[in-house]
Amino acid sequence: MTLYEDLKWRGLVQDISDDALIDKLNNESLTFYIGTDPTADSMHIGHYSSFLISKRLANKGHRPILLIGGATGLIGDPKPTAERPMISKEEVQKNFVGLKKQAEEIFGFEVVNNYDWTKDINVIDFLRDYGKYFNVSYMLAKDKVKSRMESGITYAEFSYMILQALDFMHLYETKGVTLQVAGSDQWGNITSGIELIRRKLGKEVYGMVMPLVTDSNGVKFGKTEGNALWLDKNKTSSYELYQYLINLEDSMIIEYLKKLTFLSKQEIEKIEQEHNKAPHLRIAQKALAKEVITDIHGKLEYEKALKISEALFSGNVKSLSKEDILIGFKDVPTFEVKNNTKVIDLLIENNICSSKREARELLSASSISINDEKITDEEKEITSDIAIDGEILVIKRGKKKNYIGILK
Ligand code: 629
Repeated sequence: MTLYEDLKWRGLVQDISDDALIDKLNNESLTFYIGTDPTADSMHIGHYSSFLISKRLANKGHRPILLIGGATGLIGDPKPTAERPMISKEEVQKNFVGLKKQAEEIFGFEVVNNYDWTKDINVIDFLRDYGKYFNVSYMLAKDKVKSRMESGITYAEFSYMILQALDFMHLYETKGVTLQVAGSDQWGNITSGIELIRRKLGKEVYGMVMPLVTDSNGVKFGKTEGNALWLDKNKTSSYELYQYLINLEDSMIIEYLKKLTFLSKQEIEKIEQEHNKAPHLRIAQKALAKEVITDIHGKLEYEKALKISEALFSGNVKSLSKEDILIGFKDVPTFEVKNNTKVIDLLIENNICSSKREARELLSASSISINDEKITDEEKEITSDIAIDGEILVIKRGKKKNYIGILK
């Protein structure tokens, strides 16, 4: 398959600005860019699913440039629904530093900051050199602007597309960039740049957008309830990422393998056959988790996530280190336990049981375990010899409830 056929097969092409791009993608070496605004100090899995196309194009000889919007981040790309809250200059700068570090570590490509060239444009030049090429009716016709006419849009967010357009022109003039790639929500900003370059320089450049990766309900990939899945492993551990990926629904998993991995068509079809024979084994989910976590965090982090997941699944926490356990049990109730505390007191003081009667019932039913050992004696004293690394108590109540005791 040609590069373009591979991208189509993976469902990674929603729109291209001109069919002439197809031959260029397959037979030339284009310098292209993809941008992100520094709205947080870490990318999340949604950014990853979009930025991954830069690796696919680079693997086929194209030259990637990653842009982080130190200037556009100060203005805010209009959302279809409502005005974004303004981010302070200090926060944008802090976020820029975090994103630049990640872009270099995970993608390893050249990074540019549009603040570097935008900061020097004064308001007169902005209006004369750029504003003069944008007809307001053209701008009002853009989907994101049109959808905001009811709720209202400020002049700042209305002007955003001109900033992104001048980026494309600046990168065309200084680095020979002739292609901008992004998720489909960026179509209007990209075509603004193509239009500016055509009108001001009389040159032809190209845009390509991919569909936003979503689940079967159309919810953006990685948007679990509330918390985002960050690429910074200190925010979202590789274990948490592993849990999210292996729990993805069967109906979408093959599409995710196409969009989020570099596995070939043959490899994916083989996984699909094996998976469909025994879906409960989650072969496809495990393959996705291995590819994605290895690509983002490296082989060692993947193996650690797998070890924690298997130990917790099989109930063998003794094989884990203190650090692994604190990662694996990050969100469970954690409390200090004084040396020589009696089991019955441990259960009551930390609300594992609501009464001594309930505690005695659970103990006699062997429903309480500490570090995988069933506990039945309410008088048993907790000492360091039963703790992992002399400190950690993984307390289980029944099958589902976990608690972490730190022995002091
Ligand atoms: C200046 C700014 C440019 C080019 C791009 C940009 C950022 C762009 C944007 N992108 C999204 C973001 O920053 O807002 N205006 O979160 C996001 N992007 C990745 C994909 C996306 C897009 O980072 O392109 O489609 C989905 O994740 O929404 O000169």
